[in-house]
Amino acid sequence: MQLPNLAPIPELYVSYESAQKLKQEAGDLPSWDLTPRQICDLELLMNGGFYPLKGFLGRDDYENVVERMRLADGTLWPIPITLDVSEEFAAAIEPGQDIALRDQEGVILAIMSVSDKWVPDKRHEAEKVFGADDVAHPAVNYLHHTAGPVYLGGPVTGIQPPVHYDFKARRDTPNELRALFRKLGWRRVVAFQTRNPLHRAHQELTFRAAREAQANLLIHPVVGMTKPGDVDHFTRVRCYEAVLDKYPAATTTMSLLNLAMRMAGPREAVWHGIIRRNHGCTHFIVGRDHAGPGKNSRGEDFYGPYDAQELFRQHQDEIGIEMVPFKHMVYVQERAQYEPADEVEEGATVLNISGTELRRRLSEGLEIPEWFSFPEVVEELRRRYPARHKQGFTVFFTGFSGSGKSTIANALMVKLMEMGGRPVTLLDGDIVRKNLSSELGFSKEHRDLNIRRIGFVAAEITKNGGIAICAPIAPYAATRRAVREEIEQFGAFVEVHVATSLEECERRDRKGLYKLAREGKIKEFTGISDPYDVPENPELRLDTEGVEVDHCAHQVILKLEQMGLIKV
Ligand code: PPS
Repeated sequence: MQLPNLAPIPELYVSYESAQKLKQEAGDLPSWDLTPRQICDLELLMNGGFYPLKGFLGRDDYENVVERMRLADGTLWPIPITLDVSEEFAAAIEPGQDIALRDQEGVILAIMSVSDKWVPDKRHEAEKVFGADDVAHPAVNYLHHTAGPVYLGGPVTGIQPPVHYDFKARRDTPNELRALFRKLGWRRVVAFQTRNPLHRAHQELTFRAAREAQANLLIHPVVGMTKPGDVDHFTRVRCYEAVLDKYPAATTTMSLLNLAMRMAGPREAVWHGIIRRNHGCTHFIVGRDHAGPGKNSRGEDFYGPYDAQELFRQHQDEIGIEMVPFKHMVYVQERAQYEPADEVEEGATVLNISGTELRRRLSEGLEIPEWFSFPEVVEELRRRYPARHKQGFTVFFTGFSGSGKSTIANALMVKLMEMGGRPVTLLDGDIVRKNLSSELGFSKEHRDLNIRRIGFVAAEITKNGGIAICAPIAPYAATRRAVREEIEQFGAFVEVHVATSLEECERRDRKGLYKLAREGKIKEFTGISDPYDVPENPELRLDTEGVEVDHCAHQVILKLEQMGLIKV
């Protein structure tokens, strides 16, 4: 049986006095402003979470890690921890120089003595570390589209940890956790890594794992960077706190880990094991598809469901932590309990709710049964993901000048206000041009700027649960698409093409502008001397000719109802 070594782990920080001195001297050094991912990496380098690394990898270590999962001296290390920088910054730096590493506010966190500078072969790195050079993998996408082109490596001298304003009491360094385990007399500790809210299956799985390993349990969620699209860590931590009460008292604790995940499956599992060993744990749960990145661009899984367990098993002695492998847990209705999927008796009714199904139920405000999750967790998730009819949304009218956009938008606003429930804001073309865009004209550049401003305001309204009604001409499809993408992060975007023909708009010519445009007195007039991209797939197309305004607005209301955005 393996006993934990709870002696303190080496950190890279210097003493308080030396740190003050270094801070003053650092004014003369070239400064690199760390990216969010580099800040996560640096924190774990400095506090011993990435022990035995002493800094960002130099070239020799990097190449060995990529090729054979080891540092140059043979120590097991699966993930390249590199400082990627821009070409401009790299051009001014030579090996032998010190650089200051600063956070995004300019606070100095560390000094790095640059030992190496090189241009990595990113395709090769992707193939070797992540198993494929395929940008459907989030870390490969990051490597090619976010990471800088040049790597710098060298030892790091720690000055201060990155500042966190959230959940301070729940964040622990490896040495703080080691000290806690010593104090509590926890000699065997099994760690559970997670980037998702915990439901009953997870609680069951972790509790069983602790029982099997005869160990205490550390819930160790990642709050640094996880897979794009995951539930934000603020919501998750509130969920975890609710689940913590469900374990027998004094058996379990939780600590937040500011790790930037790479979703590297098997290699990531080994890395996670090393990090938990450094945090004083003796056991580590590796489940099905550990740190899986999802499907590749051919729609297949990047890694086999148990590849991570296999690679971990091969290296567990070297890692110095014992794996507790766990199979997929499912709910067996007849027995009213969770069981490993491969132990379920034939003919039993197995219930399961997938991640996609959970999101559907949340967005439609449907029931989420108690066998699946704890009511407190569901409540937190519902607060974060209200049902569609409680979320904000944007209705975006587009069409020629004089097509009737403003009139219909006004009628729609009044109907929505009559229903009540959510605040409504009208961003009509004329209102916007008076208040937000008064200095802009009608060139392509100015029109785009105008629409992007409208998009920004509408996105804020949508994010905060209101209804934004926009009614500009918005002649360019690409700009409309950009606005759609911005808004869809927060709620629905309902594009309504007011399809009144140019002939009809010109015939009505309410403001007399078409006449002036024909006479050349107004330049760049949409439809006459400037283009209009007809929307290809709007949520709704309104034919206004011979149709009353009230009827047009009603059609929008019906569409909103059909989309689940309002309840009439
Ligand atoms: S855009 O293209 O979306 O930025 O235009 P928008 O902000 O909706 O402004 C359109 C209104 O401005 C008046 N106007 C012109 N429209 C088009 N082209 C030119 N050159 C032009 N000059 C002035 C016109 O009254 C539009 O009002 P609506 O309400 O659409 O009729």
